[in-house]
Amino acid sequence: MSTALAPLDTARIRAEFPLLATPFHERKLVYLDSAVSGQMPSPVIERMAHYERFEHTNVHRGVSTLSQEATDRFEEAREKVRAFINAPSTKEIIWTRGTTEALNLVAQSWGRTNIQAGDELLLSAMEHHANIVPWQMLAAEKGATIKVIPMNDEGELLLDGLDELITGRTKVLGLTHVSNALGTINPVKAIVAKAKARGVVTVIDGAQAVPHLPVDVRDLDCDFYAFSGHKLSGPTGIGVLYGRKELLEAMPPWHGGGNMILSVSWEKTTYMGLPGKFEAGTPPIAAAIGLGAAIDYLAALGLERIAAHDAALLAYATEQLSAIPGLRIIGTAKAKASVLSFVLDGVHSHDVGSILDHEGIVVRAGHHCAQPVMARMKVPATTRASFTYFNDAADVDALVAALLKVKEIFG
Ligand code: 7TS
Repeated sequence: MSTALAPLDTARIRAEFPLLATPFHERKLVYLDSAVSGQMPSPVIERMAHYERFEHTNVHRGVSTLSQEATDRFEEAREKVRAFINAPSTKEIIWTRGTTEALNLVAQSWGRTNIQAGDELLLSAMEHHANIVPWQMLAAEKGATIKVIPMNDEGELLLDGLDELITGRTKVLGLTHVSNALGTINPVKAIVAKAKARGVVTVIDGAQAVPHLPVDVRDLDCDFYAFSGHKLSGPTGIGVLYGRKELLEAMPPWHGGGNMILSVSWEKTTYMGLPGKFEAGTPPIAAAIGLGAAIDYLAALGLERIAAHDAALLAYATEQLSAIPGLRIIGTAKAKASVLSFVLDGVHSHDVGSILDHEGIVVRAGHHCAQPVMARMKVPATTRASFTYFNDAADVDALVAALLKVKEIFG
């Protein structure tokens, strides 16, 4: 493996992940499942523990010094997220529970206000269920229809027909930046430009993109961008919706309660401005601060360096796995991020996953919450290895050795 940038010191990085140093089935743990959930490095865990031990209270509540300090830490994390994706303003950064909740917020708040019977919602063929089901629920409620941008056998979107797919009735485009099941990196900027030229609102699912690629929402020029903390070396329970200010301002709140109001009376209730309008109730404060710490951690490693490392490791893994007889990689797009899905002739993915697990190798086997992708690729399921900045060539070699064992067992 070689990278143009100074390579990451994976041994030093791994030392910051207690779980990776803990024996697993009496073996070294090889974690190739960061697309399911990234592991958290010690500085992130410690930052959250520090908040819980010494800073814990509620935010945006009253004048107590503790509450003001917790609010400052919480809002600093929002600023870190803003800078991380180069959003113009922290008013455009809404905390959610994750990508799923962020996408539901758009479908419920923007969608229910703007979608009418006969409208068309355009989605790509490689969406995660989180960017399908909320739109199906909306379409069913409103009498709208869903159209799909198809893909080829390699797992690349077929964009030649995009101009015809977008009609005068198309209101919204839902598009994943990186496919969780195939690894494809979609040309989001070009697709957004086309959609925008036709007045279509663009909703980008960035869950699998932010851990691997530097993301700039101003450059992408999308209207919404969603991602989860736990795939970005942060905790579960926190996610982000970036939304263009004009759109967010025009959208109604979707959850009501404390924190999101200016005043409440029996006669009339008025709402906070952005971002509070979309953040009813007590937020996951430690998780938000933890996500801020995760962003600091990644920035210190260097986002470009991480991207180069991940790309080199994926190339090595692709070459090594391709050499295994009877193994077929599902998702062979030219532009890919750190996901390697495959099927092994005559062996069910769940059996592959279980045997790898016994060998100390964690992968995901199944449909990856992308059943339409499995149907398109004509496979019931795949085994998926996903790589990140703490993985190295030895992890890939361990995977290959274990896969050869699987083949031996199944003859
Ligand atoms: N979008 C994409 C592209 C994803 O990969 C996932 C989670 C989600 C949305 C939902 O994120 P959540 O944090 O709200 O649950 N993907 C996976 C996966 O690939 N395996 O397990 C979860």
